[in-house]
Amino acid sequence: MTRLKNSDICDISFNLCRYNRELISKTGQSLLGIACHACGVEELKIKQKLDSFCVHVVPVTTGLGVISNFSETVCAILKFLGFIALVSDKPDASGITSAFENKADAIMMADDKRFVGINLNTKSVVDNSEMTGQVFASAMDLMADGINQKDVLVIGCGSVGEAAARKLLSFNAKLSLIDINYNTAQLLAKKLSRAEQKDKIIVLKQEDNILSYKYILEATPSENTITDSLLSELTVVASPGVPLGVSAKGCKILNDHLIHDKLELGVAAMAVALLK
Ligand code: PYL
Repeated sequence: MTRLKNSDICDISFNLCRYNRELISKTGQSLLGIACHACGVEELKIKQKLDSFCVHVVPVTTGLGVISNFSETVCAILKFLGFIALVSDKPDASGITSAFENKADAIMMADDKRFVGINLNTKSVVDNSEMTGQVFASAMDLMADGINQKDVLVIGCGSVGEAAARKLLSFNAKLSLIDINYNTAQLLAKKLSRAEQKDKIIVLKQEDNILSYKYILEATPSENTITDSLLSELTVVASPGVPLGVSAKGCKILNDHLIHDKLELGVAAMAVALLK
């Protein structure tokens, strides 16, 4: 998992309205709408509950420490969606304790290994990697007007790619998996075939011809994983990978067929999953 830098996220808070309009134009759904699609819940039902649901975002100082603006950005996304949210003025155990003492409904916090949300009433836990994979797969389903029976190339078979692949299978997509480590892709294919009783999963090698995919979900921590030669103005890319795996020229080719962000969709899906 790539550790975010302040420069990755410092523009998010004041671009949320613009980004929301971009999502509506590309998928037909807002940030909240895509998150609800990922969680399989009606947006209206969530809207009726979220304005009385209080989330404390707790900074965590362990390991490599706090990322400047990380908690503030998570909080801004939650407030944009309509949740009650604040950044705890105390980090770590003090911040968690304060959330309980102030009867918060949930906390969100991240160390160097995991970014989680915890519902303090139901004790349910949501994980950023899991929800990010699910919500980008859901955005692809919306951009494709239904990914059912369509071929999707999933690049990157780690925790985000696995969650995206599972979600795409739930939409009845046909998957081709590729990873820099062939065994990783093979293991995921075996796991998914067993779990989802699907025989439609192909595992590709780096050298295989992968020119013919219209739908690509990129979930790697590397740049330029999707070379420009793979792209046309018809290609649809959903890329939760940080940094973006598409070149500047590739972004121009894709135009409005590319969904990528570094926190927004994942945080929105975590929040809806906590509430549902
Ligand atoms: C959650 C992000 C998504 C991609 N990489 C993950 C990352 O950067 N994790 C580290 C988050 C550290 C947060 C720090 C703080 O400010 O509380 N402990």
